[in-house]
Amino acid sequence: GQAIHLADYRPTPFVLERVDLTFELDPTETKVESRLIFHRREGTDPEAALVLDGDELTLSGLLLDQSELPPERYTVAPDRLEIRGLPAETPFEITVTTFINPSANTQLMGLYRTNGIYCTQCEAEGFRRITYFPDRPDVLAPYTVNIIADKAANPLLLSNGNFLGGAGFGPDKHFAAWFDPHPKPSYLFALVAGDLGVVEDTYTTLSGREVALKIYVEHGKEPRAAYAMDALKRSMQWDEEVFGREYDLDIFMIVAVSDFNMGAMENKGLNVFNDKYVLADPETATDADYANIEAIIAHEYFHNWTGNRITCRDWFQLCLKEGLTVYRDHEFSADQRSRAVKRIAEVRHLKQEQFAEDAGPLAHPVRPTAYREINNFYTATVYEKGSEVTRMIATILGRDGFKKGMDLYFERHDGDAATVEDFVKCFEDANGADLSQFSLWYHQAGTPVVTVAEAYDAPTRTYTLTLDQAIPATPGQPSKKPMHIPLALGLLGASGEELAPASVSGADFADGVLHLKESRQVVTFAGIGERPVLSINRSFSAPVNLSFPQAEADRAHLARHDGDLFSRWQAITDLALKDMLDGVRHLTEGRNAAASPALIEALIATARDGALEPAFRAQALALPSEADIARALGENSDPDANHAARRAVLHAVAEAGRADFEAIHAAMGLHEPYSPDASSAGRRALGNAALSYLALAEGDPARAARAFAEADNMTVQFHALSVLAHHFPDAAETRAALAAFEARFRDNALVMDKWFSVQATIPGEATLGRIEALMEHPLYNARNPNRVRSLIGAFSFQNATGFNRRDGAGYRLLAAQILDHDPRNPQLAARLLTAMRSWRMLEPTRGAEAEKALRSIQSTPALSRDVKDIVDRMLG
Ligand code: B3K
Ligand code: ZN
Repeated sequence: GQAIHLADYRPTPFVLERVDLTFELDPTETKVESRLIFHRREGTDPEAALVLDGDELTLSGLLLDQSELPPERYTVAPDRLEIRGLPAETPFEITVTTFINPSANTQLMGLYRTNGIYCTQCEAEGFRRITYFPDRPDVLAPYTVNIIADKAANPLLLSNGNFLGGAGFGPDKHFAAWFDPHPKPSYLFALVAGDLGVVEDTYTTLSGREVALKIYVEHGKEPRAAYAMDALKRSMQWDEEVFGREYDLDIFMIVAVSDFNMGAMENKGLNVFNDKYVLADPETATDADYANIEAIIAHEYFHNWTGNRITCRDWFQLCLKEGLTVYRDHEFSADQRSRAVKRIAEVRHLKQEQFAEDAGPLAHPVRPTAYREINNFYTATVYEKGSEVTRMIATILGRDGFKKGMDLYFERHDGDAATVEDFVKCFEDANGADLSQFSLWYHQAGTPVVTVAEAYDAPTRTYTLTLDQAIPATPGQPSKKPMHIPLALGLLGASGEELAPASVSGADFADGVLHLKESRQVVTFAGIGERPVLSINRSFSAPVNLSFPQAEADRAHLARHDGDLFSRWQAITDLALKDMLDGVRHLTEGRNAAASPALIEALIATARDGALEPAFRAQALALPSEADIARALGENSDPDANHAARRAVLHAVAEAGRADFEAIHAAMGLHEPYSPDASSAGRRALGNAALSYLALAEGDPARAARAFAEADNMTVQFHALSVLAHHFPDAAETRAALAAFEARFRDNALVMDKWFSVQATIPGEATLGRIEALMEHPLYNARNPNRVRSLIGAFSFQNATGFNRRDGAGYRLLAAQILDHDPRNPQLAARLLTAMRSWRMLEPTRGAEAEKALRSIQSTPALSRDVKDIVDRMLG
C-alpha cells in the first residue's frame, strides 16, 4: 500500500449535487442502484475524468443521463470506476448498478448481516463497498434512500433523515423512502433493515420542535434500553444548554447490533451501536457499563454538530471531529457526575492508552500528515490527546473565550468540510489570540516531559521554579520545538492554605495557570512568606509527564490538603508509584518490596475520610497499574517484577488497613437497592475496593465467595468474581462461582463476555492454557468481535504477566490469532496487534520473543493493508 499524504489534498473536479439510492435487499444478492447528479467544478480541467472509488465491487450497469455508456468511455476495476468525456458545463446524471452480498461480508464494513439484521458501517471507507462513489468526506450531498425488502423478515426499513413514506411492493415485499436534507459525506450514510423491538420517547427542543426518539434492540431486550434513552435525552438537553446546539431532524434513531467492529457510529439521524453500549440493567450491567453507555450515547449524539453538520475535509482532520467530540462527552459526564472523579478516570485512561501509544513505535501526531490505512488512525492519540488539546484551548482562553470560539466555529463552518486550521482560527479570531505556537500540539507527536526544580529563599521571600520542557523523538520526528504548555498550579502553606504570590516573573501567570513556552523558564514568585509545597499540573491541565522528585513529605501534604482533588489523587499515586518502582529494584536485588509509611498513612486516611466522596476514595485506592510501572521504567521492563512489586505494595496497605477495609466494606451499602446514579456507584466502587484489599489481607476466598453469592447486582457480583479469579484462581470457591455465573448467564452474550474476560486476565503464566481451553468453549465465537476482544483482547491488552510470558508463548498465540482473523476481519486483527505496541520497552528475553512473533506476522504473504501497516510501523 502506498502512503496518502496531506500535502496531496485537492478538491474533486466534480461537485456532487444529489444522491438517490435504491436498495433491493437480499441476504446474498442485494441490488444497489445509485443515481448521482454532478456538475464540473468551476475552474477545473474540462477534460478531467470522473473517478469513483470501489472496494471489491462488480459493476452491473452504468448510465449517463439514462443512456448506456459505450465501453470506451469508462474503465472499471473492483476498486475504481473512471468515466471520461463528461459534459463541461451542464449537470449530468450517472446511474451505477452493483450487486453485493451482505451475508459474505465478514469485514463488517459496508452493508452486512448480523443476527438476521441488515446493517451498515461506512466510516471511514466502507461506502465504496456498497457502490462506486466519490468516497471522501469533502463530498457532501443530500440523500434520498429507497429500500425494498421482504416484508415478513424486514418489517423495519431505516435510513438517514426524515421518513418520506412507504407502501407495499408486490406480494411479499414493501418499501420505504427516506430523505436527509442535510448535505453529508458518504461515511455518514446508514441503512438498517430487519425485525427489531423498539423503545420510543420524544424530546422537545429548545425552540419547541418535537423529535421522535427511537432505540431499536432485539425483541425482548427493550427494558434494557431504558437507561440509554434517558442518557440520550440528557445529552440533547445538555448540548442545548452548554453549546447552544439543537437537533435538526424530526426523528433520532439508535440501533443496537451485536456484531460491530467498534463502539458506535454517528450516522446522521441513525446511530448504529455495539449493543454493549446500549443494553443495561442492574442484574447484567456494571456501574462502569452504565457510565460507558452514558458517555457513548452522548458522544455519538454530539457528533450531530461536531462531525456531521461540520465534518472533516479529509481524514487527516479526524481529530477535528473526534478530539472535539471526546472533549464534549467528557464535559457532559463531568456535569452529570463528579467532575474531579471523572477527570481522574480520564487521566488514567489517557495515560494507559495514549501515553503508551505516544511512547512507542505507533506514535503519531494528533493531526497526522500521512497514512497507509486510515482505519489504523482511530487511535488514542486522535481521540484522547485530541480531546486534551481542545481542553487546553479552553484552559488558555478561559470559559468565555472558549465559548466565543466555539460559537464562531458553528456559525462560520456549518455545512462545511473543515480543517484543524479552520477550527483554531475561530478561537484566534473570536479572542484576538495567537495560537500559532499552541498549534504545535496538533503536529508534534510524543508526550512532553516537564522537569521541575524548585528553590525557596527565606530572606527574600521568593520561591523559584526552573521548568524545562523536552519532547521525545518519535517516528519521523527526531527533533521538536518547544510548545505552549499551560500548567495550572498552586503553592500550599504549612496548614494547607493557598499562598498568593505578590508578583510572578519569568512566565505569564494568570488565574492560577502558568504558561510555559520556552524550553527553559525560570519563574520567580515574590512575597512568599514560608517554604511552599508545589501543586503543579492541577486537574491535569496539560498532557505531559512531570519529572519532579518531590519530597515524600510534600506529597503527603498535598494528599491531605490540596484544594484540587485531582492533585490529591495525583500525590497519592506519586507516592505509590515511587514505592512500586523501588520495589521492582529491590526485588531484582533479591530484597523485599514494601509500601512506605507515608503512602500507607496517606492512603488509609483518604480511604477513611467520610468528608470525601466514596468514588474519589475508591480512585485513590486503585493505585497505579502494572502498565503505569512499565511506562515509568521506560525500558527493560519485566512484567513479573512489576506485578510482584505492585502486589507487595497493595499487600502492605491491605495489612495496615485491614480493620478500616472491613468497616468500609460493611458500611458501603452493597446490599442497598440498585440505582445507577454516580453517588450510589461511588459507594459500590469503594466497597469493592475494600473487598480487594481484604482478599489480600486475609488470603482467603471466603469473603469474596460470600459477596458473590449475596450480590443482587452485577457491579458487586462481577467484582467479587474478579477477586476470586484473580487472587484465588485455583480455589474450589472460584470454580464454583465461575460455573454458577456461566449457568445463570449463558444466554446473555454481553455477560458471557465478562465471564471470558475475567478468566483471560488472571495473572500468571498458567492463563495461556486457559485461553486455549476457552477458545474451544461452545460459546466462544471467532466471528463476533465482542467475544474475540473479551478473550484474546483482554488477554493481550490487560494481562501483562500472562501475555508477556518469558517463553514468548503469549506472543505466538496472539500472532496466530491475528493471522486467523486477518482474512475475515482486518480491522479486528490490526486492533489486536496494537496490544504489542510497547514491545520495545520489554527486557531483552521477552523483547526478542516479541520481535520474533512480529517478524513471523510481517513475513506472512497476503496480509491486509491494516495489519501490514501496523506490523511495519511496529518493527520500523
Ligand atoms: N466515528 C466512529 C468511529 C469510526 C471508526 C472507523 N474505523 C465512532 C465515533 O468515534 O464516534
Ligand atoms: Zn467519535
